[in-house]
Amino acid sequence: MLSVAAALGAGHLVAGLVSPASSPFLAVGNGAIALAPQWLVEFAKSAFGTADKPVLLAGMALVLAAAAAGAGLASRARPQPGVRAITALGLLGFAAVALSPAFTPVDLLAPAASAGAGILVLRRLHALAQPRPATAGPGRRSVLAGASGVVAFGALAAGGLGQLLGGRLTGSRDEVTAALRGLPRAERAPAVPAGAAFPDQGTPTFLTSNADFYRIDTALRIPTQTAADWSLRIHGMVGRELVLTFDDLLARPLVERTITMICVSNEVGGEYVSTADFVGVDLRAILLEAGIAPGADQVLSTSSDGLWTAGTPVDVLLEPDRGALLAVGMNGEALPPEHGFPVRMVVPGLYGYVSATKWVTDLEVTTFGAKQAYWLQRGWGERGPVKTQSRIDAPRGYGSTPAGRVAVAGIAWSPPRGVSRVEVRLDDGPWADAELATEVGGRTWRMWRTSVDVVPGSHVVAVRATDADGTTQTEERADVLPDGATGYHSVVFTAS
Ligand SMILES: Nc1nc2c(c(=O)[nH]1)N[C@H]1C(S)=C(S)[C@@H](COP(=O)(O)O)O[C@H]1N2
Ligand SMILES: [Mo]
Repeated sequence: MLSVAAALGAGHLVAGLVSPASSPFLAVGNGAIALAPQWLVEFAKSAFGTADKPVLLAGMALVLAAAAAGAGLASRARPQPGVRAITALGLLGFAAVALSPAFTPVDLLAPAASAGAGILVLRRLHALAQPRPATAGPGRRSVLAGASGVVAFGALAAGGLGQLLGGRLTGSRDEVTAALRGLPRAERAPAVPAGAAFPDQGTPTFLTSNADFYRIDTALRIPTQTAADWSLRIHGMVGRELVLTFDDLLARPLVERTITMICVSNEVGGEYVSTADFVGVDLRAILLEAGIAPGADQVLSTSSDGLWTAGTPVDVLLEPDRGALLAVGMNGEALPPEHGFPVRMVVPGLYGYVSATKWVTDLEVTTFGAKQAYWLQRGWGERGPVKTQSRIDAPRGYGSTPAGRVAVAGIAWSPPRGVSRVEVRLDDGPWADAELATEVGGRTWRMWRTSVDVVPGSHVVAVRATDADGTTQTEERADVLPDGATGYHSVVFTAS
């Protein structure tokens, strides 16, 4: 077990030094995610939510520990079974690193260090553990215990140092934040008006802080790339291929847009919805500059690690009022690493899985027929327009309040059209209009509030929203798979 720990630590350290994505442990984890059958992926998401990645890594660590313990027991007499086990694990690491999409030959150093350290430590510890003729020096057990302690500490230290080194490249975030503060805006997001949210009544604040913004992605390791190293290639069915550096982006007109993002995995009443002021460049203008060839209907965007893709409909991206962005900033700062630093896509009115590629470095103009994006290959829908939805934030489900007047409040969204009406129903009563918050824009959520009169006992309130075109959200219940949940959110509470 110590030898395997040493192997993992050494691999993580060398990866941190030369190429963070090449850590064998993480590469195997990414391989497992890529190969996992759909039922397992859906099970992990519903059972563990956003903790699914730590759970995967912990599970891998347990499996490794069990395999290492087994190999250790088989190696009591001779080290060969253990050496063979470490070699097999090493080969797995090599394969996972070599097959990862952003592979470069230097990535092989980390699995090589891993295998070398593992075998060396196993042989050394095994030799120390052999019975020796009694001599004057310290006993075999205390020598072995000391060496084991050194190995355990070294493995932990190497792993921790690798983790630190692997994250060091995000250092230029502060420079980007400073640059963004100094640059003029070609389009400003209007200040959020007073009365756009009712946090006193239980709704979220209108803008979600970066720390509270929901996070969803498949990345075991957040790609680290400085803004200086970043570039975006726009190619495929275009009149003229473009390569843009970060400075090229900042030289363009910067636009600010307040946008609500929603995850397709958001259950009715769920938390995977947040709003931010994004700043970036207009994606439509860039696509028009590249010139989209007739017949192209998809822009396939890829993250810098090559592990994730989204397919966005060309017709949506080219809508003049859609407001699709290549975002570089969020709520007055550079993008946080976990939200896509240095550059991500944001498209109002489309679920994130078809539009919001973080750490984006490649846009290929193509067709849905030719290329299938990440979640499409896993059974999710092709186009991903956001469905009109509403959520009750107060009263809390299964809470209790005094009988009489009870405040009811929440959020509703229907991007890019916006929400024109929200109605609330108590028990089996009639639908009644709620008061809408001051409108900020169709691209964002809209808060609402009202109150109901209740007698002591158990009650249920339900909500439904109507979009700006007059279409009310459907009552029909649908699961998040394949293209977003539908149905009315309702909350049960007790009055006493
Ligand atoms: N590179 C990358 N980008 C990604 C994803 C991902 O897994 N990898 N997930 C997408 C999904 S499903 C959603 S809902 C949004 C979430 O963005 P956020 O984490 O900034 O809220 O990012 C999208 N962009
Ligand atoms: Mo998502």
